[in-house]
Amino acid sequence: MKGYNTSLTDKDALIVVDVQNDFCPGGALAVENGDAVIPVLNRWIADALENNIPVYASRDWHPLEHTSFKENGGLWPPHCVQDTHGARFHPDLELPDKVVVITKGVRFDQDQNSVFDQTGLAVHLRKKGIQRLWIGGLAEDVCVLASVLDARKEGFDVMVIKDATRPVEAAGGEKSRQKMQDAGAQLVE
Ligand code: VGL
Ligand code: ZN
Repeated sequence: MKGYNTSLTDKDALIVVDVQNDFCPGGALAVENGDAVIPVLNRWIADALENNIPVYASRDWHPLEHTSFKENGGLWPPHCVQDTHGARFHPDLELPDKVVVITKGVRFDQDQNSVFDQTGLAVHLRKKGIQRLWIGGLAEDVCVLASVLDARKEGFDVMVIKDATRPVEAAGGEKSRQKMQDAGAQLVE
């Protein structure tokens, strides 16, 4: 017994975090084997939509001179600049029209790593009666971590799909999994 229900219910939603070219091999902020999450997530997306489970796909969508870029005092190389190839969803990610896109990272003055940060998503999900979130995507130690922790703070049950996420740094991945578990998220195979 795993102690949780792994079948999708009408109180579930699926959240696919930042599966964009820049976070995949060859991209400006490439996550090692980042593209390995794509076939896994494609199955989850198809399965969710078949069962009328709402699916959300977030994208990091920075203005050209974003504060999170090194040249502006931030941590990262320029990445996911609005309307560039790097900012597009990976071409192999299958996103039917029903999938709702969440755009974040658009503020000039601060980063928004979490899909909940000033997007209104928590209010929207609660209105729909959603109680539990299945989360995967990139990167495990940055935007997935921030989103999972916020989801818990917002009171959602959280299932992190382990083989549907990869970290920027292996050590960061290990630490993030601990933080997510400590926050009450379930890590599922
Ligand atoms: C991310 C670093 C910078 C992410 C976004 O999506 O995990 N990482 N911006
Ligand atoms: Zn970013």
